[in-house]
Amino acid sequence: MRILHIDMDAFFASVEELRRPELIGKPVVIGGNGDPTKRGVVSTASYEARKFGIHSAMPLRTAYKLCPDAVFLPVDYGEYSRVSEKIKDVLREFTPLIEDVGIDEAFLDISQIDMPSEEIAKVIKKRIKDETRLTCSIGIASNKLLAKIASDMKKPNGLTVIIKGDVKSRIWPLPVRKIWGVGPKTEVCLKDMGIRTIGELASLPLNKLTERFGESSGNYLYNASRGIDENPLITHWEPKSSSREITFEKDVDDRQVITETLAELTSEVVDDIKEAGYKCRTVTVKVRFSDFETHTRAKTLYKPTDSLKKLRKTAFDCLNRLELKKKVRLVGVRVGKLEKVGNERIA
Ligand code: TTP
Ligand code: MG
Repeated sequence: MRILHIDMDAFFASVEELRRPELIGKPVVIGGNGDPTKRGVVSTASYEARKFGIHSAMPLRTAYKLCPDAVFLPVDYGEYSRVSEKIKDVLREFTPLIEDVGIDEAFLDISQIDMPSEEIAKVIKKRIKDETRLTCSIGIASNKLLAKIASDMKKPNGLTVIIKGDVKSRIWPLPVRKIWGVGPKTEVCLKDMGIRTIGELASLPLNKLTERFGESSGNYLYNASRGIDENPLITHWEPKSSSREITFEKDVDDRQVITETLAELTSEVVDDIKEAGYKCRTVTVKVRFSDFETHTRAKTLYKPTDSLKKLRKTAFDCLNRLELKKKVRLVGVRVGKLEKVGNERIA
């Protein structure tokens, strides 16, 4: 197997720089509605902005403190999705065996392409540059795990090929967080066991890992630390749910505002699933209060639907089952049990 992982560089920020070339070279931060004095988090920051310590998921207000001169812009998903589609079209020129991972990321199975790895990567980079004027980073390896680690090794505009013999010299010195699926919690657990790097992880016997993390995760970590990953590409991804949520500018106690917001979010989610050709059977409403206490209520429908009227009513039913005893910070809605239109089971 030969797998290529591609990840666009500072994606949202780079797309904004395309539209506004005067931003190039300046610290650019994309997040929320673009107002750094308001609530919201950083979606991404240009490499210039990263020099100030700004990164994804950081509160916009913190980013503003770190670099008040940065250009703050709102998130424009419509535009980023359009560019993302162009990129995915370019990738499909090379192979239909693509796992779409996210708006700026994908795995390609390039086993059948009769060209050296570096060559393929260069051609893909050039095609993407020609079509979109954007740069990306590419990693190539024998499996998804290593290809993803590789694409992250030389960012931006990187190209890294990892071969079997490289695991000890190039993968083992990396921190455990570089393994896909190792989040902050696992990182802390491992740190408590004296493990910081992938190489140190590989020194642990399997039974120690399964005792600590369970059979499945223990085995995964044991193999991953050795560069082993047999997960196949998921080429036909079906969404399981679609959701929207919003954090209010100021906590709200007016029920009317909450209801109207929920109606608006529901209509956006319904537009999304309709556009993707799905119907849904469950609706979940989430409310977070000013003290962060969070409650959800869900309802399952008898038959899948994409009717806004029915789904809005179901969302309101859920909301009515929540006691709004405190000011509300966030409201959200998720529709689940999605089924492709035309594939619905006959009830
Ligand atoms: P990433 O590929 O993680 O980040 P990036 O493309 O901005 O930067 P890098 O060069 O390191 O790859 O995510 C792709 C896009 O997804 C990013 O431009 C914005 C969005 N995003 C969020 O909205 N929130 C997040 O927490 C992250 C990590 C990304
Ligand atoms: Mg990226």
